Amino acid sequence: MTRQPIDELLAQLDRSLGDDARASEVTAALGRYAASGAQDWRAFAHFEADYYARNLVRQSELFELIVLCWGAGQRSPIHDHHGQRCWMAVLDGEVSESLFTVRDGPRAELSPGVARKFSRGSVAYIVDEMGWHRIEPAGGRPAVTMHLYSRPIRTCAIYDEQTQSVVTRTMRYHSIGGVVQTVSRS
Ligand code: CSS
Ligand code: FE2
Repeated sequence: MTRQPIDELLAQLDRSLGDDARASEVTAALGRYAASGAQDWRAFAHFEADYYARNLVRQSELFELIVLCWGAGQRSPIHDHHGQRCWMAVLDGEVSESLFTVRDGPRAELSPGVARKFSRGSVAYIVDEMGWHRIEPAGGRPAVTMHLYSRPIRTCAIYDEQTQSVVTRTMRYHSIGGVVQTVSRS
């Protein structure tokens, strides 16, 4: 079977995310893929009606590659990345990233930082030292992004706006390898 562009990307990630990970190679590979016009990510692009959908492409000990589908108005909570590195490449549409500083305590303190927009082909990068963030599709239209976490993230901290406190969120996949998870979403 012919290797698809996403297989080439995965092979590059296996090479670049070894013990001394080469971050600039990862950024370049994701940017090349996102800007190439490759369409094979669509096999993983499952949307959910009431929450942004997290679709697993592949997970290894070193990394997790997921495709996130953002319906108009579906946005992430304000969250951290559990000490891991997070790359985000835009595959379709446009997304906004809003940065925050969160100081935990009996009542957590939230300070807004800068906001930036990313269009198709752009790659964003964040680690906890840079802050927490919220991602949302821009322009009232859906968007699709590809996220690479190294290492995989099982839980993250989120700022709960209702209780103004920091809580732990367990990550779920809505589909795995293109197959929608109807029962267990862990
Ligand atoms: N970290 C969020 C997406 S924004 S990087 C998540 O994985 O659901
Ligand atoms: Fe994030």
